[in-house]
Amino acid sequence: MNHLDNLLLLTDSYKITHYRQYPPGTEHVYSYFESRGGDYPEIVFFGLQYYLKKYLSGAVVSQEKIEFAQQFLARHFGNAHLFNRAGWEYILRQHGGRLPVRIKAVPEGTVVPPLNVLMTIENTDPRCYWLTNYLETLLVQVWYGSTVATQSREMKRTLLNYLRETGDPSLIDFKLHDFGFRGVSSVESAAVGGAAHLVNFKGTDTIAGLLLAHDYYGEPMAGFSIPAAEHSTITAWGRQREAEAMRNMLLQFPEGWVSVVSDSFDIFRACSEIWGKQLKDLVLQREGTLVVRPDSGDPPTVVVKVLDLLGEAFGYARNAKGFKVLDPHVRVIQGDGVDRDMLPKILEAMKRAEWSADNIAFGSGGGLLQKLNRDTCKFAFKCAAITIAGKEQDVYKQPVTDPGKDSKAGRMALVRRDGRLVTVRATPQTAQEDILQEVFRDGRLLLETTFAEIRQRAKLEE
Ligand code: 20M
Repeated sequence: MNHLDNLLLLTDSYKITHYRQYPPGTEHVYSYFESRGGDYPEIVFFGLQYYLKKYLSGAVVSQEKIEFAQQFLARHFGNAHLFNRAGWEYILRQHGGRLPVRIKAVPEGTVVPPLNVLMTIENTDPRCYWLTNYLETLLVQVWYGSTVATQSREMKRTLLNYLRETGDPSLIDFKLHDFGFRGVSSVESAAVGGAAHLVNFKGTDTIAGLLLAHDYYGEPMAGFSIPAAEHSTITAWGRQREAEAMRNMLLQFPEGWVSVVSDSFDIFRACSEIWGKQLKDLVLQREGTLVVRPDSGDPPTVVVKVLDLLGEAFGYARNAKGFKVLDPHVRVIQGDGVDRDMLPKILEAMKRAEWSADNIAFGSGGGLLQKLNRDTCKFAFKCAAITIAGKEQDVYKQPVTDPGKDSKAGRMALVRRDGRLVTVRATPQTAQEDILQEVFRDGRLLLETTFAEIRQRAKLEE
């Protein structure tokens, strides 16, 4: 038995004890998830369907899981009576092990300003009032996919601005390639983060993300890549034979796109002498494009110098916007040090040197999938309403020490007013216009969305 799939234990320790802490007579707990602000003006909600399918759907409670949790938590707390065994046995008996909760959420891919409700959850069986917030720990993990999708979309905005000014905006889909698999803390993070990036782009080396899009969002193939060298396959030939290693790349991959890391010893000499002289004819005879990859130094400086050297060797044309575009047999990829702050610096340096953004693609690893946390968009999950002995009342927090941590009170709906999404108190009237959709009830996924629909919703305005 793999205990990491025991839902009873996918929570914070303190939540185990919370069933005893609500007011007597509590029947319903209603909580919601929002971004309380942070670095970005628009949030892309992404990842919930993965968590619902993987962890919450079907009969997720069993006698075996209850038994193990009972024993394990007795050891953890040094007290065998804290775990809500009776509560879980009730779900097993009365609900066949299916979770008696209702989850409503904004359709994935929807772009929502901060401070709006993105998801709500409430228990459907009054005896399971304690279950709502037990699930917070797991549900709030959607912060990660949502933050990656949000930040990757902002990087897309930056890239589009430079393409519009200096080149061809239709190239946008492949301008930011995901190199992040090795830089994240787990395979699951790679899967969720990799898929989140693919909401905005089509370039990835993070196969885990493609698998998540395939298995949980019905997408046959969400992203693409090309053959490429790494340092080992170049330096294995020895310092004296770097040019031979590079020639081998052109011969092994005689057509289409191929990328070759070129900074093993001297990126500038590689551009001017190896690519630009020794292998120049081979490159120009290829039916395809060589992507030269620098991988060290100050990115804006190195990228411009590489473009200048390749321009001298291979020639370039001026596009309609007046910017230089390399001979189509040669392009550049910068995959070192690329994050949301570095990206515009490189593009700006290129623009100043009159190089079109068409010449370059970016790879980003840690900067794309790991250099962010739950505070980047200040995601939070809070209780907003409670029913005690048949009477519903508002619940909220309003700490004197930080107004930024205020939470919303009462049941809510997400509605469009004058084209803008706003959160309002739920009334019988708001039910028809509510953008929140019931996606999960009593152990069953009610609505499925596809990756194509998510991409469509997250599109940047023309
Ligand atoms: C190379 C170049 C591009 C994307 C991907 C690669 C190959 N994969 C690599 N993976 C890595 C992983 C980790 N670290 C480094 C690397 S790598 O840099 O060695 N390369 S690209 O963004 O330049 N581009 C090339 C052209 C391609 C899209 C991707 N288009 C061809 C037609 C449509 C798409």
